[in-house]
Parts: sequence; C-alpha cells; structure tokens
Amino acid sequence: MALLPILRYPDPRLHKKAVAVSEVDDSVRKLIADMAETMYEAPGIGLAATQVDAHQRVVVIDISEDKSKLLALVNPEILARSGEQVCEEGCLSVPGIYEKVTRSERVAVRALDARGAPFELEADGLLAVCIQHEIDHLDGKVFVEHLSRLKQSRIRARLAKQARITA
Ligand code: GNR
Ligand code: NI
Repeated sequence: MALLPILRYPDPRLHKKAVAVSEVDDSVRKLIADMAETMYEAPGIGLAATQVDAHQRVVVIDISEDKSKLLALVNPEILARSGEQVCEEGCLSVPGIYEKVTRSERVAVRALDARGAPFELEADGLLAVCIQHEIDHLDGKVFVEHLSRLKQSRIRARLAKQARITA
C-alpha cells in the first residue's frame, strides 16, 4: 500500500472528469487500497480518485467511528434522490474550509464493488452527503462550487494567504 498526495484546490486537475472503469482488475484494487490508506491517514471520511490525480470513477468512503466499514464504489451512479439537507462540509482538497451545502437527503446508488460485482445502496444523512460530494469530485466539481461566487473568491483568497504563511 502507499500514501498518495492529495491535490489542493484550486488545482485545475480537480476539474477533470473521471472516466468509467471498464474492468475492476488488480490495478483498480491497488488504487482502492492506496486511496483507503490515504483517506484513513488524512484523516477523512471519503476520497475520490480525482483527488489523487487518478481520473477513474473510483471512490472510497468510511463514515464509521472505528474505521471498520470501508465502502469502495466503482462507477457509482445515483439512481434516485429525494428530500433536502444542509450539512457543513469540508474537503481534503480544501483544507481548513468548512461551509454549509444543500444536497439531497436520501440517495439510491448503484456501483461495482472491489471484486467488480454490482450492488445497490440506499443512503441518507452523512453517508448520502458523502456519496454526493465524492461523485461531484469524479465529475470535476469541488464542494465550494455549490457556494456563491463571492464565497468562492473569499475561500480562494484565504487559501492563497494560508499558502503564503506555510511556504
Ligand atoms: O473528510 C471529509 N469530510 C466531509 C465532511 C462533510 C461532508 C463531506 C466530507 S468528505 C471529506 C473528505 C473529502 O474531501 N472527500 O472528497
Ligand atoms: Ni472532497
């Protein structure tokens, strides 16, 4: 396993659209394992392949307290959605920034698992938020793009200032 570097907003590579995985082979399983290790180490509750500059439709999620429920989603698709919820979101690619985003309360998702077998999942609450946040990454969208232009430019300014301080 290996820790992978995480791209930081506003890196333009975060806006690439990931392509579907044609076959879940050992290289995809290695990507899943490395992404899981990277997510746990960060630590985060989700990670999309886009964030580690691998532009394939692969996501890992674990919202459990004890890091015991790793979920790997290959080619995830939202089949149905309902309701609305507002959650304060953060992102490993936008460190230190937390903002409220409105998303669907409940989603039904279809994906392939790490063996390539299809499965369906119904999620609500934080898991539903995380799935939507990660699929956005695969489509090249970072959560701050759900916010107003004004908030986005303030966030870019704050990140640029942080980068100057840590440089
Ligand atoms: O670790 C993460 N926490 C989080 C909190 C609220 C809503 C979404 C997330 S996902 C984020 C990890 C990440 O950046 N995934 O892409
Ligand atoms: Ni994110």
